Amino acid sequence: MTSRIPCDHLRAKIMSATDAAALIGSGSTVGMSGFTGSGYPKAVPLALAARIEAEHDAGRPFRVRVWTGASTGPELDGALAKADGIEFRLPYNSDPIAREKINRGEMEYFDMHLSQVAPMAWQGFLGPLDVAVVEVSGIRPDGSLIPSSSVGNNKTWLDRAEKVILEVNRWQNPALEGMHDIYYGTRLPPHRVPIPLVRPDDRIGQPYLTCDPDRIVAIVETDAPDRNLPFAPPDAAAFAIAGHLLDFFRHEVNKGRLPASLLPIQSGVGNIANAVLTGLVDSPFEDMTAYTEVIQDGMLDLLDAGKLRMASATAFSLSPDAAARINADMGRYRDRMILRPQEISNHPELIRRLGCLAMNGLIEADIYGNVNSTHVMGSRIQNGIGGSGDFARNAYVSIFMTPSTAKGGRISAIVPQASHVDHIAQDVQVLVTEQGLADLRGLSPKQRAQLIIERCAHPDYRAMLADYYARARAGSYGQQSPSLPAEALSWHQRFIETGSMLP
Ligand code: 0RQ
Repeated sequence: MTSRIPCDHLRAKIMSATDAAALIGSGSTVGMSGFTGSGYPKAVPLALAARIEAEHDAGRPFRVRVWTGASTGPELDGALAKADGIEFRLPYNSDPIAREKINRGEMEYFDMHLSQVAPMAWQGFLGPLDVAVVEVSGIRPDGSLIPSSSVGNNKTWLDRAEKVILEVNRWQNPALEGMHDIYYGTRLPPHRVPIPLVRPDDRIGQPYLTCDPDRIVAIVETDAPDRNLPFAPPDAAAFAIAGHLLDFFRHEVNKGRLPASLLPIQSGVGNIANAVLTGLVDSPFEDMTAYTEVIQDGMLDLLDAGKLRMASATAFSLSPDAAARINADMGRYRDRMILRPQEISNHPELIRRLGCLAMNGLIEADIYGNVNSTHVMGSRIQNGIGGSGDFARNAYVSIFMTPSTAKGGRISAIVPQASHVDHIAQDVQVLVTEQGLADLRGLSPKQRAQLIIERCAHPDYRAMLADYYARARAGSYGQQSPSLPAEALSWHQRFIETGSMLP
């Protein structure tokens, strides 16, 4: 273990997780590492949760404000939420206990674009950052830090926090060293300059994080795996969605609107996105690249198949099998992967310049193509907007995909009006369900509605949507985007009252 912290002045700061957690006061804002279950601290948050529970048992209030990269693991969000220890959290969360607390109104949640977290922290709008708790895979003799399996907002937390607690995780593969590209050139206006990245495989920074050693107050040694969840095997709907999408890409290449190697792909979270990547393995496209935020199992398949030349992201999001695969051969993968800070992996300037093909999941879309990625029935948060907004607005082609129904067919993913809007129709260019694909580019709202109903809606709901649309055409106040306000959300109300959107 000594080799992971080869500097005496820092070894003197090694302590237990309990002692480190004692350095975090009630009411503190804590910036934690972690992105989609990778590279989050695993010991200090658990020790903090235990301390919070003890304080609560003694009748004393104790809660903290938590900032992360994106979702983390049960040892962080789960444990702290269970202890009722989180007063406020940002950004993306997928932890079920935290989700429940948010939806019960017991925890404040600021859901924001992932690319904007670091700039907003620098702008000062979020308030001061008291403590950073960051997992690294090692420390170098000069004190620089070897990042872990995610980069997320770590650079910003290390730069901004008054006190820094490091977790050095021996479980992380030492061969991660050299994979990261940490760019230190971001500035606030009016001092911003162009970010000098013009290809997905450009390296514009350095492989290491830096941190003023005087602010490091504790180092905790750990040996614990990332939360690697298995992906569900793709079902018939996922295969059908992947098939429609591959047909679309082939069509675009034939039309000369996409190069034969496509453009850098961005693939969102979830099983469908992973299934699409797996589908690309058997596609005719060669020499592809990815400029995205997470490297999933499907990306490894593409790399192994020789289809994907390289992948740039901010984190891994792997099943246990894929994590074992990558760990067994990290040296080989390292040269074809780059992990960057999330303000760079998701930067609008870079996504627009590179011309990413954005593929993201959704909760529901309406007949005009407004997309809800976050709120079930308009009020219950599922996860968060994550990076979907960063990519959708700035992509070369912005694609959203979903099964046409949810909850065993009791919910239609295509509705008269979205109960919450994350992505306005202008940011949604292609909509695909297992039923078919609607290419909405260049279409007016009425043309979009007809195509979405015809191509994407499930047969159980298609006639209901067509009927609603026909009556809206007849009775709407205006005819640009015909709607019947009193009826537009009645499907959601019916679900809340009866458990089904079907009459
Ligand atoms: O619920 O878990 O209780 O079974 O939502 O849905 O179908 O498994 O799909 O895993 O692809 O997730 C939008 C949530 C889709 C995801 C969302 C219920 C459904 C199930 C999950 P259960 P599926 P996926 C960049 C991209 C926002 C962030 C993003 C997401 C659960 O894609 O979080 O895009 N996106 N980031 O039953 C009620 C509906 C529903 C519904 C689905 N209409 N009504 N429940 N569900 N549709 C990456 C990052 O930012 C990290």
